[in-house]
Amino acid sequence: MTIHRSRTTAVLAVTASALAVTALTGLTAASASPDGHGDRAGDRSKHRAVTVDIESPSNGDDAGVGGAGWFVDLDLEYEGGLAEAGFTGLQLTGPAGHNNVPPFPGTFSTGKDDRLPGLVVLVSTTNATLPGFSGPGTNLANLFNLTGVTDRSDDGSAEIWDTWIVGAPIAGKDVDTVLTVAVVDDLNHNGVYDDAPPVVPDADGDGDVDRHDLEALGLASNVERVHFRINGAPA
Ligand SMILES: [Ca+2]
Ligand SMILES: [Ca+2]
Ligand SMILES: [Ca+2]
Repeated sequence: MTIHRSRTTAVLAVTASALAVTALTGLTAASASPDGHGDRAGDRSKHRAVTVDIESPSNGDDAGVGGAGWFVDLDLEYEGGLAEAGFTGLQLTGPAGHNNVPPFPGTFSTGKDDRLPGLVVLVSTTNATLPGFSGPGTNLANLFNLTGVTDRSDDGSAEIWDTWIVGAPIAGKDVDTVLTVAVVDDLNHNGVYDDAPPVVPDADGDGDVDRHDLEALGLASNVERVHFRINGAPA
């Protein structure tokens, strides 16, 4: 009787392991994005108030000219609408004479965006030498040039498109890199997603700044990632 029971237990344990492996395999398969865009592994089971999509670059792209001229194009959907997004206005901005001027003024620098203050944009090869840049944890959200509201048809929600044409080789030339984007949770509980940090710390101390370090902050959105290459050749 005892032997029979332990055999049954062993069979059950093996079956459970097989199911666990199957479940893990299923998860791995589900993480591959069918459209070649971002990867939302691990986020599918959890409801999020904000949905982040990376429209450009796509996985496997070899983007840019001389390390610059590549785009980061984002589609952000905020269930709670523009107020909850912390959206403070339309934006058309850039360096030098483009910075914070009409008709759609917005500031331009590294760090938290003045127009979408919950957004975090990281590039894994971001330099630590240019003024304002402190390596892969640097939040690049306030370098975005063009911010507009693309859809308000769903009750109370808002869709925002946000675009950056990278003006200098701030993340290297001829390098493989990873773009990671998310919207930080309402950390100060004022009802607004306006709590993006200027720099994301390496919370788990493993030497990089990635999705795990973002998740340690607390997030309102999925984490979207794209693996691509920055082309260093001239046009
Ligand atoms: Ca800005
Ligand atoms: Ca807040
Ligand atoms: Ca880390």
